[in-house]
Amino acid sequence: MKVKMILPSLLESGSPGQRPIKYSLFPPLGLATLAGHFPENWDIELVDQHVMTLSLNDEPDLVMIEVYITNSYRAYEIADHYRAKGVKVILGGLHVTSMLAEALEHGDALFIGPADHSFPEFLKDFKNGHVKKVYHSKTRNLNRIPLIRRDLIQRYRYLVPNSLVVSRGCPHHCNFCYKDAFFEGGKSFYTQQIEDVLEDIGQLPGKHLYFLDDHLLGNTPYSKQLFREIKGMNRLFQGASTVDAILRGNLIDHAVSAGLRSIFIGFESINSSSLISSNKKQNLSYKSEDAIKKLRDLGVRVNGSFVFGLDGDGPDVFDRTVDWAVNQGLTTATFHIATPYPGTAFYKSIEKQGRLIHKKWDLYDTRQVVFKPIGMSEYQLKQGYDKAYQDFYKWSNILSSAKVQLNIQDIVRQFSYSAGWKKLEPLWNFLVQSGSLPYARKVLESILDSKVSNKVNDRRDTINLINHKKELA
Ligand code: B12
Ligand code: SF4
Repeated sequence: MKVKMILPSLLESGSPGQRPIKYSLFPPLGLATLAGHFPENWDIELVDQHVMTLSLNDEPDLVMIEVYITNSYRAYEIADHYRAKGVKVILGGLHVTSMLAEALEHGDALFIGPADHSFPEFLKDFKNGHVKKVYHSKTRNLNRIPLIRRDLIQRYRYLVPNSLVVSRGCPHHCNFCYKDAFFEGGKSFYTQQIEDVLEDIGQLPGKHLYFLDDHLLGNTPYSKQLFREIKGMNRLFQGASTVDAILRGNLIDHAVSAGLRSIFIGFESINSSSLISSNKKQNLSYKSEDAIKKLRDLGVRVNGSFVFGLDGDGPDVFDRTVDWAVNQGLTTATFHIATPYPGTAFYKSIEKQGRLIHKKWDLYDTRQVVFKPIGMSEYQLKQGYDKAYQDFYKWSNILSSAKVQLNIQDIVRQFSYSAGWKKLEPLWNFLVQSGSLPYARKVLESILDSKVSNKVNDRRDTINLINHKKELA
C-alpha cells in the first residue's frame, strides 16, 4: 500500500517571495506522528512543500493532507487533483476543524480536532473498505500512541529537526487562539507519558531540543518530572511559556537546571486593556518585567511575541512596544497583526460587529490587516507593524537590547545572536538553498551552547545543590 503525506505550503519552496529560512525551521510533526500508525510494510512518503518539490504525477493509494489556514487553498487544489485521478484523499488539521463545511467538498474523509485516536479508527475502516466522511476525535490522551516516524523526516532540510511536542493544547483560553475551537468537545490540554517522551528524545542525535508545545510549563507536576528526567541526559533545550508560570513556584529553576536556554513568551500586548479583552489573564496577574528579570538572572534568552491591533491599541502602541522590548533586553521579538482565526471567540465577535474585511485565507498570515481595527486605521496598523520590525532590529536597538545583559560575554553573545538572526537573512536563505543548513545549525547551536555567564553557572550549581539536598532530605 502506498501512502503520500503532504504538508502544502502557501508559496512553493524556491518561489519568489518565499522566505526560505522561516519555512525551513521545523519538520511536519503532526503528519510524522500519525505515520507511526501505519503497518510496517506500507510504503510511506512524507512531502513538506515548504522545503521540497511536490510532484503530482503519481497515483498513491491514499493521500493525507495537513490543512492550516494559509495553506488551505493550496491544500484543496492538491486534494482535487488527486481525487480527479480516483485517489482517496483525507484532510485534517486546524483549518479543517474550524471550516468543516468548506473542506467537505475536497476530501473523502475529514478529521476534526487532534487525530491521535481517530486516525487508527480510520485506518481500520480504510482496510475494510468503508470509510466515514467525518472522524471526530473523542478520546483525548496520548497514551500508547506510536513513536513519531522520524525516519520519514529529511533532517538536513531543517534548521531545527530536533523539534518535539510532549503535550497537546494549553491550560489557558485566550480569545484569539486556535486552541479552544480545535479541542472543542473534549479535553484541551493533556500530556504524553514521560517514558514515551524519553524514547522519542533517544531518537534525536546531538544535544539541542526544541519543544513546540504551546505551554511547556503548563502542568507543573508533569513538567517537573520531565525536567528531572532530562537533566541527566546532557541536553539543552528551548520551549514556550506564559508569564505566570515563570514566576509561580520554582518550576523554572528545574527547567534551567535540566538545560533550558531560551524561551518563547507570548507577552501579546503592553496594553492591559488589550490583554483583558483577549482573556489573557495569565499575563495580568504577574508582571512581565519580573519574569524577564528572573529569566535573565537564570541565563535564559527571551523571545517575546506581540500582537498589534487589538481593541485596546492606538497608534502609539508600536513605538511603546518596541521601546519596552528593547529596554527589557529581549533577545528576539516576533510581531503579529491581530488575525481573527475562524472558530475563535475573537473571530466570532469581529464577524458579528461587521469588522471582517475579507475571508481570503491565504492572507491570514498575521502580516496583513484582515479586519477593521478600532483604535487606528488599517493603513496605520500595517505601517506600524512593519516599522516595529524595522525598529526592533535596527543596529542601535540590537546593541541597546544586548547591553541589558549581565556581563560583557552575554552582551556579545546576545548581539551576535539577534544580529545573526535578523540581519543576515540573505545568508540564511543562501544556506537553505545550497543545502548547507546543518552547518548553519552548528553555528546557532554553539551560541546557545556556550555557558551563559559565571553568575548563571554559579546559580545553576546552587540550584542543582539545593535540589540534590532536597532529594536527600
Ligand atoms: C511549527 C509551526 C509552524 C512552522 C512549521 C509548520 C509545520 N511544519 O508543521 C512554521 C514556522 C513554518 C509555521 C508557519 C506559520 N504558522 Co505555524 N505553527 C507551528 C506550531 C507551533 C506547531 C505545529 C505542530 O507541530 N503541532 C503539533 C502537531 C502534533 O499537531 P498538528 O500539526 O496540529 O497535527 C495534529 C492534528 O492537527 C491532526 N492532523 C494534522 N494534519 C492532519 C492531516 C490528516 C490527514 C489527519 C488525518 C490529521 C491531521 O493530527 C495531528 C496529531 O493529532 C503551531 C502551534 C500548534 N500548537 O500546533 C503553529 C500554528 C499551526 N501556526 C499558525 C500560523 C497562523 C502560522 C502562519 C500562518 C503565521 C505566522 N505568523 O507564522 C505561518 C504560515 C506559514 C505559511 N507558509 O503560510 C497557527 C495556525 C492557525 C490556523 N487556524 O490555522 C498555529 C496554530 C499557531 C497559533 N497559535 O496561532 N508554523
Ligand atoms: S497561552 Fe498561548 S497557547 Fe495558551 S490559549 Fe493563550 S495564546 Fe493559546
